[in-house]
Amino acid sequence: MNAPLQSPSDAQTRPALTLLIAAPRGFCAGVDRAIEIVERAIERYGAPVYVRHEIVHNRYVVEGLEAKGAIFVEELDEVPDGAPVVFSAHGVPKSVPAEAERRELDYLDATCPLVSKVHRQAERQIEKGRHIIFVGHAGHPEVIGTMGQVAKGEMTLVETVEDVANLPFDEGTPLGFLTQTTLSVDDTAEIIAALEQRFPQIVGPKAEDICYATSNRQAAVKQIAPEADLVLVIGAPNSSNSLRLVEVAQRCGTDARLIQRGREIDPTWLEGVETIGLTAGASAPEALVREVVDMLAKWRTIEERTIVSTVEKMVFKLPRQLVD
Ligand code: 2E6
Ligand code: F3S
Repeated sequence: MNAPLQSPSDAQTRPALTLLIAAPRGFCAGVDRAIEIVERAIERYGAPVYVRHEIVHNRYVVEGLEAKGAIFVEELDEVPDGAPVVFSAHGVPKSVPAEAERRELDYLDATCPLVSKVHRQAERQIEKGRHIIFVGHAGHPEVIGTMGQVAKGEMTLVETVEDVANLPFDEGTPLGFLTQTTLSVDDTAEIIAALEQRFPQIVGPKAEDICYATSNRQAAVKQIAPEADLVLVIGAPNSSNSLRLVEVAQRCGTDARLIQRGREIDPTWLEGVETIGLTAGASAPEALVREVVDMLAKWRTIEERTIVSTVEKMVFKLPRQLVD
């Protein structure tokens, strides 16, 4: 095991550190779009533009937009009359645009199109007379937004296989299921299998609603984690997709940590470590990946390798109001 690191000047005398950098990582198409909506709204309406909830779950992104003139609030009652407001990428319950219309606020919806798709599926399931079982994490804004697409009592949340066993429905009840977009691919497969076993009549989407970015980032971590002594995931503690990346790495048997910034790395973590896997959640910008690499380079000579598991080409259109 290496002795504790004393100072950056030790970097050259320490054994090299191999960095396996996952690809894809970081921003997804929905995050790119949401940030661009806020930036364009500031250009179009002038500052300040209000944003309901963190546009994406990342302090660096939020602070960057605050510097450009965004003001972040949690609820519409914090938005003054007449001010423009953007809804975050995670989606909102139907009551939110309804309230914005009642108050005649200019609003822009930055809900990721893949979350909006789940909202439409919820409406369709209800039209078909089914009760919806929603697989997601209680309290998450996307879950609150999706559950708020239907009337109270029309959707039941399950978080685990045990929750499925405890559902109070009879075998023949017309049921549908939907999922949050940022879940663990493996856990969700188990929960859906439990639902289908207990309720063979249940109707769901062809593939679960976990988005391409979530599943690609999890697959990329599965590729690097078995080769690494430690996996660092850049992301926020309230970022569901980032938390899932830490779990995926840990389930590969590798020590894994969530960090928001390079300065959170404790150099003692590197003791005895030859290979680090590095990835970033869908809301973490590439600038933070570079910051982390630069921080590690203060302590060790870095050999950087990008491990590409898939190439993403997804781009989402901006809302009509923002396209000239
Ligand atoms: C909207 C929907 C899904 O916590 P979560 O992973 O949902 O959100 P972020 O902001 O960390 O990631 C992007 C995102 C936005 N994912
Ligand atoms: Fe959308 Fe998935 Fe990103 S739901 S915001 S593409 S993590």
